[in-house]
Amino acid sequence: MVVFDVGSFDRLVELGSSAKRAGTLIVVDHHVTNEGFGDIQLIDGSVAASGQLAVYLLEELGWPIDERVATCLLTAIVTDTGRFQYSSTSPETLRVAARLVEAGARPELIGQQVYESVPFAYLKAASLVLGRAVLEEDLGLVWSWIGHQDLAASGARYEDMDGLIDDIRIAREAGVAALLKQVDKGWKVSLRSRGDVDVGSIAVAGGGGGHHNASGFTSTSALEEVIESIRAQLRG
Ligand SMILES: [Mn+2]
Repeated sequence: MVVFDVGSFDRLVELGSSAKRAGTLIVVDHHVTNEGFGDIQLIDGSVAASGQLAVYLLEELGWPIDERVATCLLTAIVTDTGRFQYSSTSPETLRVAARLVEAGARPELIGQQVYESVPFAYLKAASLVLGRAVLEEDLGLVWSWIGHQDLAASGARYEDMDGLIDDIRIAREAGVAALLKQVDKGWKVSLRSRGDVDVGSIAVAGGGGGHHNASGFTSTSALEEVIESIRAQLRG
């Protein structure tokens, strides 16, 4: 079994049982926080995207990269780099992306299908979440939350809301953004930052992981306690 872009065994969630049964578990990942699980590791925290490592792997193996494969790989790189906007995006990332475009991947179709394709219900749910966003200027923090009742009220599904953190993080008054999504046993927290603030270490402190500018963790605490733990980390 080969797993991509997974920083720790826990993050496999329901795939964990399959991974345990697999004869050989191969881990392809770029999280600096990767704990080094699995039997064979292709882990490089210096590359911008796990898809970049996948390209190297295919090229090394001499496996063909046709239009379909190139489209999937470019989709992986575009999403993992925040559309080439995270600081980890290097000239080499763009060169790998260029090879995929040469192989037939179409950036405009990926952009439309990934970033411009939400159900109408997303707009309703987003209005609730953005409407209750809180700006804490002293900490440079903007945050909001989405609860089960928002999904019920809007008809949106949990997986429709993945891009919502990007609508929160654009507030210029804040260098750090947090979105708490209600899950069965607490809150799943997405963190984003611009520049110096290391939200990766905040996530690690909360039992999660990720990158300097993009990370996450899950907590069983109450909403206010989760936010207070983030505030405490930001105060240092
Ligand atoms: Mn990644």
